Amino acid sequence: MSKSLLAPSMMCMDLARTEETLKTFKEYGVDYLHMDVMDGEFVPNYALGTDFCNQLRKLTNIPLDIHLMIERPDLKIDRFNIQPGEIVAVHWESTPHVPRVLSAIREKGAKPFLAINPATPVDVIDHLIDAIDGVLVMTVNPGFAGQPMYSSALRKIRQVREFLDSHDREDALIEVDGNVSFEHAAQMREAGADIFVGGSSSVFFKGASMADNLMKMNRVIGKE
Ligand code: S6P
Ligand code: MG
Repeated sequence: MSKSLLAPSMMCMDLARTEETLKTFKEYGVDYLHMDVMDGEFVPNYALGTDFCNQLRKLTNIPLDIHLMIERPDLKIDRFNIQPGEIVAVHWESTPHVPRVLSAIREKGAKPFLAINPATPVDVIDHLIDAIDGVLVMTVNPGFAGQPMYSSALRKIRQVREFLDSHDREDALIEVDGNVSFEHAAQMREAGADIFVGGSSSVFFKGASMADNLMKMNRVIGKE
């Protein structure tokens, strides 16, 4: 049964409307703020950094969901001022020391997630299964908003759900990120996703108001 949690992608937000956006998020029960951290190395783009995360922590009590798309997060994790209750996702492809980063996150009282790229096989989760609270399944190749979903995405979500369940980790969550449109979100939920990252194809869809987008998204992911 999907946990139906919503995490808008803050990289897609209009900065000039930060205050009003956070107020609307609160009103519509947004669960996490998804923070795309990009270093221009792990992915060919730059986005949100440590100062921006700190600024947002001052403006809202909605917990952050930090998606680290950086090389060698094991060497940089202490810069992130991680707070208890936050989610921090580390890419399997980003360092040979994934277990070290995951345990550093857990020591801070936060929730360590393993992020996997579309081309990364599901069984890399195996030796990390006890070190994580969830898996972030990338449904596009990381780096940019506005990309089309991989055709293999739904199959991958199902495989991850089966893998977790068959390893006694029914409690571990699946987060999906990349072209989580209204249509795809419903299919992803059906496949076993729990946390939905809403970007330009849903929460920040320009054809309707943000309130309408949030209401529609809450409905398709099965929130209240
Ligand atoms: C992509 C990043 C994502 C995007 C999100 C945007 O590298 O990790 O979090 O911001 O996917 O959503 P959309 O609907 O524009 O694909
Ligand atoms: Mg992301």
